[in-house]
Amino acid sequence: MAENTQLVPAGDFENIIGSTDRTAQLLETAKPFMELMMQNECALRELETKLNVLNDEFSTLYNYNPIESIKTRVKDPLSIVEKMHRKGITPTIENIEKTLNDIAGVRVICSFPEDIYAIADILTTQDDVTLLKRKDYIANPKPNGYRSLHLIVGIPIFLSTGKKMMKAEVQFRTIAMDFWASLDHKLKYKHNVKNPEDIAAKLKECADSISELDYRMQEIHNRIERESWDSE
Ligand code: 0O2
Repeated sequence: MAENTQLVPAGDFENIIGSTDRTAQLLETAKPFMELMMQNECALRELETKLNVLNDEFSTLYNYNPIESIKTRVKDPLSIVEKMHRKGITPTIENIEKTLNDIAGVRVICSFPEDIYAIADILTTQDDVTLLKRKDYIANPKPNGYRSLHLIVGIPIFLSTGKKMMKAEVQFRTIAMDFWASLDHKLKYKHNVKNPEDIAAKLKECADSISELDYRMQEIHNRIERESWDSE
């Protein structure tokens, strides 16, 4: 007997994914969405290159890397639909593009708080980058203790059809702020935690200690820079 290599028995195929016409129709509707995702990937690549160039330049000129690491991600489709739903807006491609600023997301992890502002300022003064929105959760932390500098920037990508302006969210944090945010993120997605209020209060204390530590480390770093410069 010939081995049956079909994953789905012939008769069940249409029941599971619908008619071939419907599949073709689904793929056709998915195309503009995939195009949007691809364009956001391109915007991320542009931004990542810009940030890497700045880090390389600092490294060559000053023997110092202000950026520890860069993470990029395109928001996953479920989170996009969920956010649109939360905002009460039908998730058409046009609405998604108009409403969401964070389909393309870059996280820049810096060594010290002053690096955050320095790199953010340099990036947003580049003539092909437009600053659309700035939320300074370092100067004004969220009540739970969350700290980061969030920028929404406009950046062009160049397609075969011409230039297209894209939006991206760039989050700047120190290593310590990022460490804190990862733990806080875990708390958000665990629904069976005992005493969440107590954990949230402890996390808030940690956020404040981390912030103090960040600035003390910054001072030590500045002193090392100053004193090694003075002694040369
Ligand atoms: P993900 O998966 O991290 O991307 P907006 O409508 O854009 O003005 P929004 O989207 O609430 O308002 O913007 P906001 O407040 O600037 O925060 C957006 C992102 O910042 C979140 O993305 C998180 O990445 C991060 N963030 C904000 N607050 C917190 C917090 O309290 N804890 C942690 N860990 N991260 C935070 P998303 O959309 O949640 O998802």
